[in-house]
Amino acid sequence: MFVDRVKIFVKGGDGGRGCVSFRREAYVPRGGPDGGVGGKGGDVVLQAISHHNTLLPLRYHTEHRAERGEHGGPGNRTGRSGADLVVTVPPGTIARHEATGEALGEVLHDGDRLVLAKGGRGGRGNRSFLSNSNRAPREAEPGETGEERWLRLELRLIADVGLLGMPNAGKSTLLSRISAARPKIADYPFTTLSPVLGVVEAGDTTFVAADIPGIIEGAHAGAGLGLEFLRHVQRTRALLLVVDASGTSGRDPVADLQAVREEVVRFDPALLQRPQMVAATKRDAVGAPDPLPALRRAAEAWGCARCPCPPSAGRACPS
Ligand SMILES: Nc1nc2c(ncn2[C@@H]2O[C@H](COP(=O)(O)OP(=O)(O)OP(=O)(O)O)[C@@H](O)[C@H]2O)c(=O)[nH]1
Ligand SMILES: [Mg+2]
Repeated sequence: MFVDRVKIFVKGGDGGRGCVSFRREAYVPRGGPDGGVGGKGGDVVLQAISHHNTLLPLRYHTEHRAERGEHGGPGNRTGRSGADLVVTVPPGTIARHEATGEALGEVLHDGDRLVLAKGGRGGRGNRSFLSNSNRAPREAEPGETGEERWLRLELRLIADVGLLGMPNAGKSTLLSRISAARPKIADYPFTTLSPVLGVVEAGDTTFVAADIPGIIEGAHAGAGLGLEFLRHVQRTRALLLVVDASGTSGRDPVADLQAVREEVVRFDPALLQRPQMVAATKRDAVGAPDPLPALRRAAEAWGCARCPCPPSAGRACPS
């Protein structure tokens, strides 16, 4: 199951208490204070792991508490620090404060780490309070408490190209042909219910394409699957608008393209500033009249380049 939003509670470990102790040893008169410092509490750390692709495990495991630091000991022994607790997530996860929605940070690449809650410092033992005016201090500090907070984790998949289009346009079929991904393909709308990533090898370069569930007119108002999944194209560098251009399935490709673009604008107008291309599908089953010329004209009028040059590139397009 694909889960891209979860709420979790994190708490850094508390610091260990400082120790009050005096050196008592034969032949060492007035041994003095020797209470050690408490250990530091562990941090709760978010780490991106590339082979994860959903936040599902965190839905059932919401509380994350790092280990506390051990108390300081006699003989100036410092307590052991608590171990960090690592919460693993897919790359592209953003952590936000639950109450304010303010972003705490994000982990974008495999191995990136972000501290979600710091552990508390250990308290000082009585050895630290020794001074000329106080030769036998009996004070020690308690450890600091670790930070704690409720967070919302949000996943925005990392992909280079986002495949957008009406249901049944052939997005999953296209992804299955250009990559090793095997999304579900069937002749009914909303076959794909969550985004699927595929790695495309093109000559020397490879890039990641994301198949996004179909968008229908009125999706901004909740029709179909809504616009929830458009969050996953917010990080893509380009959009590929996939349109059924067979002319035999009773669909008007120009109207479909326009509807998808309108929904995208309602979600985030900045998305349409990215380079866009149009992929006309089902060309093996073309009827008469062929809708391709009209689609091509509409696409060019809307700045959907047929080559990867952004319309704003300000230079002559080589193709
Ligand atoms: N003839 C023909 N059929 C195609 C082509 N591409 C896709 N199809 C068929 O169209 C139907 C829908 O294809 P999908 O790839 O599942 O479409 P989708 O855009 O992913 O659909 P959703 O996941 O529902 O949004 C399937 O029955 C495919 O076999 C094509 O190029 N030619
Ligand atoms: Mg699909």
